[in-house]
Amino acid sequence: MDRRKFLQSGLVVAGGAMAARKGLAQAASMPLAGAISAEEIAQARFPRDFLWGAATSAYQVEGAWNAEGKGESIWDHWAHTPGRIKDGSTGDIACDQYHRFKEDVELLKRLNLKTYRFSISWPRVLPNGTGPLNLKGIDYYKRVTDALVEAGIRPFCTLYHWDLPQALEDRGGWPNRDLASYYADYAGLLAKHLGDRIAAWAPFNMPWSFLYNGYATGSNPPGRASIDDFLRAVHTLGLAQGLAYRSLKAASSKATVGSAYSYEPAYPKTESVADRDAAWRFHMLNNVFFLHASRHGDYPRAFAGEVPYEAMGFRSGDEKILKVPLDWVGVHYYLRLAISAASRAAQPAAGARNADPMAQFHVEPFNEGQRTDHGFEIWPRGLYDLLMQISRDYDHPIIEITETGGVFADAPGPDGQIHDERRIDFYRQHMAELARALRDGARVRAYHAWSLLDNFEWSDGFSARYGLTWVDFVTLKRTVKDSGLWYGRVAAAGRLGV
Ligand code: IFM
Repeated sequence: MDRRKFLQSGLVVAGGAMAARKGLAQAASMPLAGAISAEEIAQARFPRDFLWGAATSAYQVEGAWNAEGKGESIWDHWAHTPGRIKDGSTGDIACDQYHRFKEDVELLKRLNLKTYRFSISWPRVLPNGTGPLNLKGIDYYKRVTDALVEAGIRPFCTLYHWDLPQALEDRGGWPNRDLASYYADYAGLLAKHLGDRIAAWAPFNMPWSFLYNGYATGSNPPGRASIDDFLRAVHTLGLAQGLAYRSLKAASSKATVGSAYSYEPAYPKTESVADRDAAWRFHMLNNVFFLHASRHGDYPRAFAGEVPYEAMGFRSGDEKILKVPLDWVGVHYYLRLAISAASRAAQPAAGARNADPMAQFHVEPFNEGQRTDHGFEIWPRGLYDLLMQISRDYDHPIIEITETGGVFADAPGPDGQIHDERRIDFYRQHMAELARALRDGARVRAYHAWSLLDNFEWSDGFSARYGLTWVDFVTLKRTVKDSGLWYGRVAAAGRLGV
């Protein structure tokens, strides 16, 4: 969307932030700041065909990191480097879904879920990223998807959830433009072998975020801190998204291709034009950058100065590759952020998103709502704002909520069960905001909780539990938490008052 319109609608967004601030006074006596009333929760209804589901990703749950011909990924490499992961763990075994997928499909069934968002590990299928196919890898995903289809669960496939084949990083990683066509070949191959079973494809999970962390700040693999690399990587990804869309569609007539973008609703810190302008720049870069590229065939003019097309390696004709009519928009929502203008002189601290030199904004969390055990502010209202904003700005697209969730550390009690009331409350409030957005016209058709299982939470290792299901990482035993049982009841009933 253009800047002028955002500044106008920014009144709504900024107004939301102000209302949120006002709401604070009431927060102390409520379970969650800004919480929806019990009455509204009791009345919340969802369409009969609404798809309730859960999400995971390959590196976080599969394990079997070098089994049956799988190649090394950048996350294997990173986690095997001492000091990279908080608790010293790795995804070598993770939840061992590679050997226990049938049990996990049973779990999904038990929770009455109708969609499972999982990702395919590129190096499991193509150990070197290009070249010979690992048939055992493809066969594994055939068995997983067969089991899902048989259980009446929609397989929703993310093609890339951060685990680049290390062999491709050794050839330059995402800043290497050639990766766009390697990736498109990989996408075509998946659609050729699995397109009879899978219709829902999301090329990337949180593209801006993994490129920023991997190439601009270096906090994630491959650990480079170079704005030049980052800018080139961004353009390779834009091309890869466009090319993959085409190869998926070419190989499978039933493919629907969307996205899984992460959105952090950007509320201006103050009502000043400078802060509202900064919030617009943040939104365009962090939230809708690749969605904008797919719609317009160019990149948003939200950088400091002109869009750095030359530094990105943009060539004439690329605009045609970028532009693709995505079938739906995937939305992750975890937290809202307060954005303010930063001076040109400011430099980012290593690993931080503050005073971003490309857009000169400061990013701060809000501290008004309660927090998850990971320290994220809980702000369900942000989901409503976001869904309405995307609906308004992008002509009411079909939306899939691809992730929401929180870390709550509740462990098994003396009865062996996990009474994670705070997670139930978290989901209940978010889903009530979703119901409100549906009522107000947002075309949301699915909700994926992050996550089906406690799993390997990247640099936090196993210390951050997001699951509806407790995983004992020694025995790998799964125990559905109270939140999972509650979520299953909601999925069966299509309402929150269960
Ligand atoms: O675990 C991650 C997931 O891989 C991507 N989205 C955010 C989740 C929680 O941090």
